[in-house]
Amino acid sequence: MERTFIMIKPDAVQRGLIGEIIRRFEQRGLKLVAMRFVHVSRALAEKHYAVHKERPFYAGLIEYITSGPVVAMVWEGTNAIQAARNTMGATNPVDAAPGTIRADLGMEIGRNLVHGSDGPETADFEIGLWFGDDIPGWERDADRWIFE
Ligand code: D4T
Repeated sequence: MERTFIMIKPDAVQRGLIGEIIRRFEQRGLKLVAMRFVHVSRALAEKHYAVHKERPFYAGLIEYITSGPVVAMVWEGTNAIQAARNTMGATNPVDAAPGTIRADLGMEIGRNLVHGSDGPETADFEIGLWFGDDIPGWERDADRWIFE
Protein backbone atom coordinates (compact mmCIF):
# COMPACT_ATOMS: atom_id res chain seq x y z
CA MET A 1 0.00 0.00 0.00
CA GLU A 2 1.20 3.47 -0.91
CA ARG A 3 -0.02 6.91 0.14
CA THR A 4 -0.15 10.09 -1.93
CA PHE A 5 -0.87 13.72 -1.16
CA ILE A 6 -3.60 15.27 -3.32
CA MET A 7 -4.72 18.90 -3.24
CA ILE A 8 -7.86 20.36 -4.80
CA LYS A 9 -6.57 23.78 -5.83
CA PRO A 10 -8.34 27.16 -5.39
CA ASP A 11 -9.80 27.25 -8.92
CA ALA A 12 -11.55 23.91 -8.40
CA VAL A 13 -12.87 24.98 -4.98
CA GLN A 14 -14.17 28.27 -6.42
CA ARG A 15 -15.81 26.43 -9.34
CA GLY A 16 -17.67 24.02 -7.08
CA LEU A 17 -15.73 20.97 -8.26
CA ILE A 18 -14.69 19.51 -4.86
CA GLY A 19 -17.30 16.76 -4.99
CA GLU A 20 -16.64 15.91 -8.65
CA ILE A 21 -12.90 15.56 -8.04
CA ILE A 22 -13.22 13.52 -4.84
CA ARG A 23 -15.77 11.28 -6.60
CA ARG A 24 -13.23 10.30 -9.25
CA PHE A 25 -10.58 9.20 -6.74
CA GLU A 26 -13.12 7.51 -4.49
CA GLN A 27 -14.92 5.62 -7.26
CA ARG A 28 -11.64 4.43 -8.72
CA GLY A 29 -10.96 2.62 -5.44
CA LEU A 30 -8.39 4.81 -3.73
CA LYS A 31 -9.04 5.07 0.02
CA LEU A 32 -9.26 8.47 1.73
CA VAL A 33 -7.17 8.53 4.93
CA ALA A 34 -6.97 12.28 5.67
CA MET A 35 -8.69 15.49 4.53
CA ARG A 36 -8.56 19.19 5.55
CA PHE A 37 -10.06 22.43 4.15
CA VAL A 38 -7.13 24.85 4.30
CA HIS A 39 -6.57 28.58 3.88
CA VAL A 40 -3.00 28.25 2.64
CA SER A 41 -0.46 30.63 4.16
CA ARG A 42 2.35 31.98 2.02
CA ALA A 43 4.83 30.14 4.28
CA LEU A 44 3.14 26.78 3.67
CA ALA A 45 2.85 27.45 -0.08
CA GLU A 46 6.56 28.33 -0.27
CA LYS A 47 7.53 25.11 1.54
CA HIS A 48 5.23 23.02 -0.64
CA TYR A 49 6.58 24.48 -3.89
CA ALA A 50 10.20 24.99 -2.73
CA VAL A 51 11.49 22.79 -5.59
CA HIS A 52 10.11 25.32 -8.09
CA LYS A 53 11.67 28.39 -6.38
CA GLU A 54 13.92 29.24 -9.33
CA ARG A 55 11.32 28.61 -12.04
CA PRO A 56 9.80 31.58 -13.95
CA PHE A 57 6.25 30.54 -13.02
CA TYR A 58 7.02 30.34 -9.24
CA ALA A 59 5.62 33.75 -8.22
CA GLY A 60 2.38 33.14 -10.10
CA LEU A 61 2.13 29.65 -8.65
CA ILE A 62 2.40 30.96 -5.06
CA GLU A 63 -0.13 33.69 -5.85
CA TYR A 64 -2.57 31.11 -7.29
CA ILE A 65 -2.26 28.55 -4.50
CA THR A 66 -2.77 31.17 -1.77
CA SER A 67 -5.63 32.93 -3.61
CA GLY A 68 -8.39 30.92 -1.91
CA PRO A 69 -8.98 27.83 0.18
CA VAL A 70 -7.88 24.38 -0.97
CA VAL A 71 -8.77 20.82 0.04
CA ALA A 72 -5.74 18.81 1.15
CA MET A 73 -6.07 15.03 1.20
CA VAL A 74 -4.15 11.80 1.58
CA TRP A 75 -5.29 8.81 -0.47
CA GLU A 76 -4.07 5.23 -0.08
CA GLY A 77 -3.93 2.25 -2.42
CA THR A 78 -1.68 -0.01 -4.47
CA ASN A 79 0.51 2.29 -6.60
CA ALA A 80 -1.55 5.20 -5.30
CA ILE A 81 0.92 7.84 -6.57
CA GLN A 82 0.82 6.75 -10.21
CA ALA A 83 -2.86 5.84 -10.11
CA ALA A 84 -3.74 9.31 -8.83
CA ARG A 85 -1.52 11.03 -11.40
CA ASN A 86 -3.19 9.06 -14.17
CA THR A 87 -6.61 10.06 -12.86
CA MET A 88 -5.48 13.73 -12.82
CA GLY A 89 -3.93 13.73 -16.30
CA ALA A 90 -0.93 15.63 -17.69
CA THR A 91 0.12 18.85 -15.91
CA ASN A 92 -1.08 20.97 -18.83
CA PRO A 93 -4.81 20.28 -19.36
CA VAL A 94 -4.40 20.76 -23.11
CA ASP A 95 -2.10 17.69 -23.16
CA ALA A 96 -4.16 15.62 -20.73
CA ALA A 97 -5.98 12.53 -21.97
CA PRO A 98 -9.77 12.74 -22.24
CA GLY A 99 -11.39 11.23 -19.17
CA THR A 100 -8.84 12.72 -16.79
CA ILE A 101 -9.70 15.48 -14.32
CA ARG A 102 -7.52 18.09 -16.03
CA ALA A 103 -8.76 17.32 -19.54
CA ASP A 104 -12.40 17.08 -18.58
CA LEU A 105 -12.50 20.12 -16.31
CA GLY A 106 -9.58 22.40 -17.21
CA MET A 107 -8.02 24.53 -19.95
CA GLU A 108 -4.68 25.99 -18.76
CA ILE A 109 -1.57 24.85 -16.89
CA GLY A 110 -1.82 27.66 -14.33
CA ARG A 111 -5.42 26.60 -13.50
CA ASN A 112 -4.98 22.84 -13.51
CA LEU A 113 -7.34 22.09 -10.62
CA VAL A 114 -5.41 19.47 -8.69
CA HIS A 115 -1.99 18.59 -7.36
CA GLY A 116 -0.67 15.10 -6.73
CA SER A 117 2.69 13.90 -5.39
CA ASP A 118 5.08 12.84 -8.16
CA GLY A 119 7.02 10.11 -6.31
CA PRO A 120 7.44 8.32 -2.97
CA GLU A 121 9.88 10.85 -1.46
CA THR A 122 7.70 13.79 -2.52
CA ALA A 123 4.64 12.03 -1.10
CA ASP A 124 6.36 11.52 2.28
CA PHE A 125 7.50 15.14 2.34
CA GLU A 126 4.11 16.56 1.35
CA ILE A 127 2.07 14.33 3.69
CA GLY A 128 4.37 15.32 6.58
CA LEU A 129 4.14 19.00 5.65
CA TRP A 130 0.34 19.12 5.46
CA PHE A 131 -0.71 16.46 7.99
CA GLY A 132 2.21 15.34 10.15
CA ASP A 133 3.56 11.84 10.24
CA ASP A 134 1.02 9.64 11.99
CA ILE A 135 -2.16 9.42 9.98
CA PRO A 136 -3.98 6.28 11.10
CA GLY A 137 -5.11 3.73 8.53
CA TRP A 138 -8.58 2.18 8.59
CA GLU A 139 -10.19 -1.03 7.43
CA ARG A 140 -12.61 -0.51 4.55
CA ASP A 141 -15.04 -3.36 3.97
CA ALA A 142 -14.81 -2.93 0.18
CA ASP A 143 -10.99 -3.26 0.15
CA ARG A 144 -11.08 -6.97 -0.69
CA TRP A 145 -13.18 -6.21 -3.76
CA ILE A 146 -10.74 -3.53 -4.96
CA PHE A 147 -7.29 -4.82 -3.91
CA GLU A 148 -6.16 -8.43 -4.49
P1 D4T B 1 1.39 19.73 -9.47
O1 D4T B 1 2.70 19.82 -8.72
O2 D4T B 1 0.55 20.95 -9.32
O3 D4T B 1 0.66 18.45 -9.27
O4 D4T B 1 1.75 19.65 -10.96
P2 D4T B 1 2.69 18.61 -11.66
O5 D4T B 1 3.47 17.78 -10.69
O6 D4T B 1 1.83 17.89 -12.62
O7 D4T B 1 3.62 19.62 -12.41
P3 D4T B 1 4.95 20.39 -11.96
O8 D4T B 1 5.42 19.91 -10.63
O9 D4T B 1 5.85 20.36 -13.12
O10 D4T B 1 4.43 21.89 -11.79
C1 D4T B 1 3.95 22.39 -10.57
C2 D4T B 1 2.85 23.37 -10.82
O11 D4T B 1 3.32 24.53 -11.47
C3 D4T B 1 2.40 24.96 -12.46
N1 D4T B 1 3.15 25.26 -13.68
C4 D4T B 1 4.06 24.36 -14.13
C5 D4T B 1 2.92 26.44 -14.32
O12 D4T B 1 2.08 27.26 -13.87
N2 D4T B 1 3.63 26.72 -15.45
C6 D4T B 1 4.55 25.84 -15.95
O13 D4T B 1 5.20 26.14 -17.00
C7 D4T B 1 4.77 24.60 -15.27
C8 D4T B 1 5.77 23.59 -15.79
C9 D4T B 1 1.50 23.83 -12.62
C10 D4T B 1 1.80 22.88 -11.71
